[in-house]
Amino acid sequence: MILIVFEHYSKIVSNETIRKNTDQRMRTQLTSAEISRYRKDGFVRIENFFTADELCKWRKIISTAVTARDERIPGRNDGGVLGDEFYDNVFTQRVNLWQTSPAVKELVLNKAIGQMAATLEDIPGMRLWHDQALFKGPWANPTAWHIDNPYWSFYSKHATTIWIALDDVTLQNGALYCLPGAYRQASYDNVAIGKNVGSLFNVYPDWKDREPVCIEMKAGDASFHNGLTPHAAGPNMTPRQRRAFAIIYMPDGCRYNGQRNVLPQALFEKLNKGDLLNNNAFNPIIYQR
Ligand SMILES: O=C(O)CCC(=O)C(=O)O
Ligand SMILES: [Fe+2]
Repeated sequence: MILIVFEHYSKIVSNETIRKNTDQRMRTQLTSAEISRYRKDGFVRIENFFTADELCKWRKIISTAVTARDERIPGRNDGGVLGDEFYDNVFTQRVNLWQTSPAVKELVLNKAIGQMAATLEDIPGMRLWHDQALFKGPWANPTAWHIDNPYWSFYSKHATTIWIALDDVTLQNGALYCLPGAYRQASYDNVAIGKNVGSLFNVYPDWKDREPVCIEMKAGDASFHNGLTPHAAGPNMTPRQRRAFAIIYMPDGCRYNGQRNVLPQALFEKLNKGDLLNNNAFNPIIYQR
């Protein structure tokens, strides 16, 4: 018993350098260094998240699911976005692939990843808000600085996104940038992801002189960023795709704030401001302590 407890403990708190992931399974155990870095900065890189085999498998499954989907959001004709010359060349965004691909669903509903999200945010339960493929094509525009949570249908300081790199992500092809620690000062004021890469800094002038961190990644690495962390991505200055897949977790117990975001028509019509977002078909519980 003591041995088992010790082994479990050492897995969680070990600070040793992470070796190449040669396990059979994705690396869902967080080190204490990763947890404290996330809580300090509002983001953290998780190296070697997928094994080499998993990377091959998920890259294929997610790319197939993207190709099979014409709509940005299933069942929602969100005119104005598809057809926008600039935004459509920021990335190919396909939301809620779990709803149209049973294979992707297995990854999105993965309890151990939900537990990572809950552990990083130190909260008991996480529901799915939505997933999305974010494929920056060759010569894609940069992703302007923004904050995620203000776009969503709830407000919470404890929502988080895992962003999984399906290709090597570099300075050349559109790596993410984050402002360390700024999530603690963020409000729900925001900007749209538009042509001016830095317009967020007109809303938050105190951040104008802050130095961002660029998160380069190997394919199969991942990062988490808090829903209030200001972040951006560079342009893709290569003739190849930069493929990423993100899963957004909403703390259990969040309430509807009146913004539609990715809500399907039927649910949107039923909800009143202040209602719990607890529809298990649309926002399933991923992890509960
Ligand atoms: O992939 C990108 O370019 C941006 C990602 C992003 O904004 C997000 O995952 O919240
Ligand atoms: Fe974002």
